[in-house]
Amino acid sequence: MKIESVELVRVELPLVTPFRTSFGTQTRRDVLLIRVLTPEAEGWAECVAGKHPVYSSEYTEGAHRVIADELLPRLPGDVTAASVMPALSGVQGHRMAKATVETAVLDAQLRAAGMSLAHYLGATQSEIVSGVSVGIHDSIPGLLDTVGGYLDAGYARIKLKIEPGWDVAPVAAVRERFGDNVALQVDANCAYARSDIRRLRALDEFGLLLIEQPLPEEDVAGHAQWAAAFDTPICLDESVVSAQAAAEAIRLGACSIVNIKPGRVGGYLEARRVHDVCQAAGVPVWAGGMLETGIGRAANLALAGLPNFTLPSDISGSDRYYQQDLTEPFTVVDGLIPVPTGPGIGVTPIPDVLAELAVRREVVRP
Ligand code: OSB
Ligand code: MG
Repeated sequence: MKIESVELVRVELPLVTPFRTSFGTQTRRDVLLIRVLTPEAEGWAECVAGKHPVYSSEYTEGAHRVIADELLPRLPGDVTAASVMPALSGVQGHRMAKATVETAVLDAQLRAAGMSLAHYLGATQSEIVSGVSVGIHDSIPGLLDTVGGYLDAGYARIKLKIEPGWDVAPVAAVRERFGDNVALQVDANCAYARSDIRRLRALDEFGLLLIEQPLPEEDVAGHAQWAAAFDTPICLDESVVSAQAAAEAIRLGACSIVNIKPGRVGGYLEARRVHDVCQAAGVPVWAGGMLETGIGRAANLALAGLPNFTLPSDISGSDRYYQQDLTEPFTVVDGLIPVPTGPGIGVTPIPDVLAELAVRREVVRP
């Protein structure tokens, strides 16, 4: 395909409720969308970077500039999704930015071919089990209200964000109020040190599905120590930046479950390789989320349809994130969300909504 132009669109979207993690509180998203125009079709993608470089080193404004100034100029005149990453290999890091470019090209390519992303990736599941990620709260009663609301809304699994000082008590309170049958897991976003092991081992009492990324991104060996000491499975998020990183973490015994985020690993093609590596090793996976709008969520749903996605994913209904999503809203019914079936990612921004909410648009001609 020949790319005629690429539009970078910035959208400011308030979250329906502040989302607090061990790395900070988010009240809104600074979203970067890109739209690739080719003679055959247009392609859309959402960059998952946050407004500030606190989950990873990437952030929206940096991704915007690196896409416009460094990535797009390196694309070949005749481009396919498979040729994007090789063309960008001279740029170090910036996986979320690279993933955005690859996804938009892939979306255009699949729309031109009339094929869904789910079919292209090899999805075998037509709906996914929806979990919800619950931020750190100011009080236990407030947390219990929030969790109760999500359970009433039908979510099939609850994930509690934890940090030192907010870990055993909230888990105990949720178990006490809602019982042992609630599928429950926790995510520390790297907030602990190896020396916290004795304190956090108390979580083993609560029958959690998994403990996600307790230690820093680089501390794969520490996760291996913890995995050997805990009864609860250790799952990695931040540490798994590629299929190679996944293979090595598994070989070292650092995790027995993997959270797959396409932005973090540099795109859907690499995300599929992470899936395949884990499947071959007998390690189940689930889809993480980055508070995506419907554009990013649609593509995550396609990936979560692959056969080794056997645990509930962080893919919630639109109304858990935004009062007004950029696409037709996704809704959870009986704890499930359908995988989109239309060509490409299967959705596009609603033009009027985008026109109203866009705060900046830049057109680049390669
Ligand atoms: O660690 O999984 C994470 C959101 C932003 C950054 C990191 C994480 C998250 C979430 C939200 O947990 C999951 C979702 O999108 O529903
Ligand atoms: Mg996480």
